[in-house]
Amino acid sequence: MAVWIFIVVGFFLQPVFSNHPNIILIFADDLGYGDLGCYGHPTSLTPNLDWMASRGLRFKDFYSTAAVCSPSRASLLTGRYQTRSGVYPSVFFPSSRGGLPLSEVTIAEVLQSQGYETAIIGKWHLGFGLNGTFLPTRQGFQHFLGVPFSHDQGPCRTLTCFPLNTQCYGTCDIGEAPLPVFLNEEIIQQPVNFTGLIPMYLEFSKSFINKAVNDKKPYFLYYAAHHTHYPQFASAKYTGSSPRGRYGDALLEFDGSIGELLQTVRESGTLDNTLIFFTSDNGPETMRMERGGSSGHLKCGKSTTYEGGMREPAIAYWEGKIKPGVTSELGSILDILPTLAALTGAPLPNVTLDGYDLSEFLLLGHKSPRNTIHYYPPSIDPKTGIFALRVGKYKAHFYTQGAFHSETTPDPDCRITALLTAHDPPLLFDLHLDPAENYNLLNRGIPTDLAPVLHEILQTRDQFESSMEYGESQINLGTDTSLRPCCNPECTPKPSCCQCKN
Ligand code: CSN
Ligand code: MG
Repeated sequence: MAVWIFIVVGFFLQPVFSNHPNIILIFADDLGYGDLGCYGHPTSLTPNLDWMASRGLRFKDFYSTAAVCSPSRASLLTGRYQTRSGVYPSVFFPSSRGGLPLSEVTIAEVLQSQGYETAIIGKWHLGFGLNGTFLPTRQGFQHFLGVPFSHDQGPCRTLTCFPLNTQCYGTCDIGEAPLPVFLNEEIIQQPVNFTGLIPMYLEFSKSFINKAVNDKKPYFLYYAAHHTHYPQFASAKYTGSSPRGRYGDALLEFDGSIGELLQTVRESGTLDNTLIFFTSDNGPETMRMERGGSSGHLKCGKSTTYEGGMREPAIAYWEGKIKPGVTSELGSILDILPTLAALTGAPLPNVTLDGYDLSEFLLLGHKSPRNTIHYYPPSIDPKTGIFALRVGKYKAHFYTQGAFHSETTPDPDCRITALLTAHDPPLLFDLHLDPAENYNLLNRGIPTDLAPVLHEILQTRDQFESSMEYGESQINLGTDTSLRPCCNPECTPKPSCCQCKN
C-alpha cells in the first residue's frame, strides 16, 4: 500500500520534461525536400530517418532562412536573420577575412551557460580568419572535429571520394589549399581522407556522448553533416549499397550515421531524455544532375527563393515527449535557439531575436506561434530586401531569380538565364492548393477576395523591412589568401604545399 502511494505521488511530481535534456541537432547539407524515403523519394534508402519520422514529428512546412550555406548556419545558431549578423551575400571562402561576429550569441553559448557540454562535428562554414579567430571553439563549442568550410572549397581532382581509389567526381576549387580537417583549433589532416571521415566523426561523437553521460552532464551535439554536398563521398561500408548511385550512397552513410548516434543514445540509457532535431541548410544543387539532391514536388532548388530552395525536411524526435505525427504548422531554423532556451530554462540572449519558442507546440500540441516565412536571396541587398514572404498559406514573390545551382531542371524559371525580375503586384500563390507555385493568383488582376490578403502581406513586408537592422557584411570584408588554413605554415609554394601526412 505504502509503496503504491509512493509510486502514484512520484508519477505526478515528475516534471513535464527534464530541465536539461540532451540535445542532438542534425543539420544536413544541400539535402532537398524530396530526398528522403519518408518524404517520398522513390529510390533513396533512409531507414533511420524514416524510423525517426515514424516515432517523431515530421514537418511539411519547415524552412531555412537562406538558400545557401553560411547564412542559414548563422540563422540556425543565433536565432537571427543573417542580415543582422552580416553573414551575406553568398558564403564564406577559405580566405575570407570575416566570420560570424564573435559578439553573436550561439546556441552552444546559450546551452554552455546551463552547464551543457558542447560539440560540433562536421562542417562549420561560419568563418576561419586570422589565427582561427572565427572557429567554432570561439563560439561556445568546447569540441570541434570537422571542416571549416565546404569540402568542395579545395581541390578534389586527385582525392579519393569512394573506396578502391574512386576519384572524386568534378574539380572543386582548384586554386585553394587542400581541404583541412580540424580537431578543435589544430589541423589533423590536410587534405581530408574522405573515405575515413565519417567513421572518424562517429567515433568522436560516440565517445563525446558516452563521456557526457558518464560524467552526468547534459550535452549539446551539433552534427553538421556534409555527406550530401558535392562531391559526394562514402566509406566502404556504404559504397555501392544504394539504388540511387553515388548520391544515394552518401545519403545512406548520412542516414547510417544517424542510426549509430541513435544506438549510442539508446545504449547509454538516455533515449527518453534526449531531443533529436533534424533538418537541412538549403535546397538541392540540381546543377549536379543525378549527383545532386531533389526538391521533390517543390519548385527549383539551391540559391533560389522558390520553395525548393528553402523548404526543408525536418523531424523532431523525443521518445515519450513529442507525440509522433505529421504537421503542416510552420517552423523555421530561427526557432531552434528560443525553443532550446525554453526547454532548458536558459535566459535568452539580450539581442533582437527572430525565432519563436516552439516548445509548447512540440510538447503540448499547441499551435505553432509562427505564421510568416521571409525568403532572403543569397545576394542580399538592403535596397531589395526579402524576395518573397509567406503569410499563412499564401506566398508572395516580390522578386524572382534563377540560379546556377538550380540549373538542369526542365523549369526555365530555375535557371541562371532567369534574370532578376521585380513583380508589382507580386506573384501570389496558395501553397496549400498549389505547393509547386505553378498558378499565380494575380495573373489577371487582383480578385476582390484576395485584396485583403495582398494588403496584409504588403503591410507585413513593409513592417519587416523598416525594422530590419543590417549588420555590416562579413563576406564583403573580402579575402586574403594568406589566411587560408595551412598545416605547414612555412612551406612553399602555397597553397599546394599545405599537405601533411597523417
Ligand atoms: S554551400 O555550397 O556552402 O553549401 O552553400 O560549397 O554559393 O558560392 C556555395 N557559393 C561553394 C557552396 C560556393 C559551396 C558556394
Ligand atoms: Mg549547403
